[in-house]
Amino acid sequence: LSPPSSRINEPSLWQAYLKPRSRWSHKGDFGHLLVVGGSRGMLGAAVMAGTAALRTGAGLATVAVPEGQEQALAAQVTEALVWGWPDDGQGHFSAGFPQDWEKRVRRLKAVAAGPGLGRFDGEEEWLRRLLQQAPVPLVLDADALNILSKDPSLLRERRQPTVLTPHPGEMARLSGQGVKEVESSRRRIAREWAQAWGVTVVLKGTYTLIAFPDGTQVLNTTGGPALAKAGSGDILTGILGALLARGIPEKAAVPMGVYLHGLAGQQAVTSTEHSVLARDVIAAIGPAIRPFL
Ligand code: NPW
Ligand code: AMP
Ligand code: MG
Repeated sequence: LSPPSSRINEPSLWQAYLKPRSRWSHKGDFGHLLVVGGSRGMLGAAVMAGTAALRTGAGLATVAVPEGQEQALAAQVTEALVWGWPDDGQGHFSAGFPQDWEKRVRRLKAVAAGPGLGRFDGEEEWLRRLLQQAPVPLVLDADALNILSKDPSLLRERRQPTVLTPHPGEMARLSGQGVKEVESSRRRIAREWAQAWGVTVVLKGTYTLIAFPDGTQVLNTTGGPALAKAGSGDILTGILGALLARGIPEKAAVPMGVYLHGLAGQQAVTSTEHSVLARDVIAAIGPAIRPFL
């Protein structure tokens, strides 16, 4: 069978899910996303994902960081709720979970794990537990993908939608190949991964490629070199998590999020592509969404 060719990402694929907020709505109508990340030295990654989620319309965002990072996080984001996660005493994650995790997770509509998560002892068992015990859509990015690369079969634990957002370096680690091989076979590698593990793969790059578990693919054309800067991927993770938390099916939520992220990256350029900060991209999420409402 020849592989299905990819569709170009266009608003007709997802626009029906973007609607003005009802006058009678309340925050509980727009989903609650949990972002897990922000280990010492990389707190900003979790802050950016959480803030991007709120800008994308999530009703509630909770950012879970190692306990030692809680105070610093609270000083940086006023809008997100803050959870402390059992840590190693030095601001890095440990293999533990919050005591009342099962109770807390029931209030969530989606989880995004990885931005600034770091690496730690017991990380594989930790990820196994997260995959098993997050009964909601899950986005895995950054270090969560690096942990997964030790044993991709952990994905067999998943029963709910799962989205992986590797950049080519992370895809190379996941697939045990070099970045060059990944870049020269983007369509095949993304499709094989999505089908083998029943996950949606967002293989990031200049033309981000989205591969669904059913073998279909969507090629994104928004974005630009302003996004070639620290924090861009963390923002995408927050955007995707927010759309999934709002209950939008992944077949629409993922192309929508990738498209809007790229558009925000373009619209954030007010002077030069060199000078755009991740916070400018987050501020441009609203203007990117607006024409589609
Ligand atoms: P090279 O060296 O460029 O040739 P890593 P990371 C390769 C957090 N962050 N795009 C690349 O090759 C993240 O969330 C925190 C990108 C290199 O070997 C993670 O938790 C921030 N890379 C953690 O830092 C802001 C490409 O991949 C490797 C590539 C590490 O994440 C920044 C880089 O990947 C950051 O988001 C491509 N197109 N092609 C914060 N403010 O808190 C090849 N590579 O080692 O996983 O590093 O992505 O920075
Ligand atoms: P990360 O490497 O995880 O921070 O992710 C980088 C994000 O920025 C991904 O969504 C990429 O698709 C996007 N990006 C980086 N460079 C470019 C570029 N030159 N053109 C379009 N998108 C880019
Ligand atoms: Mg990244």
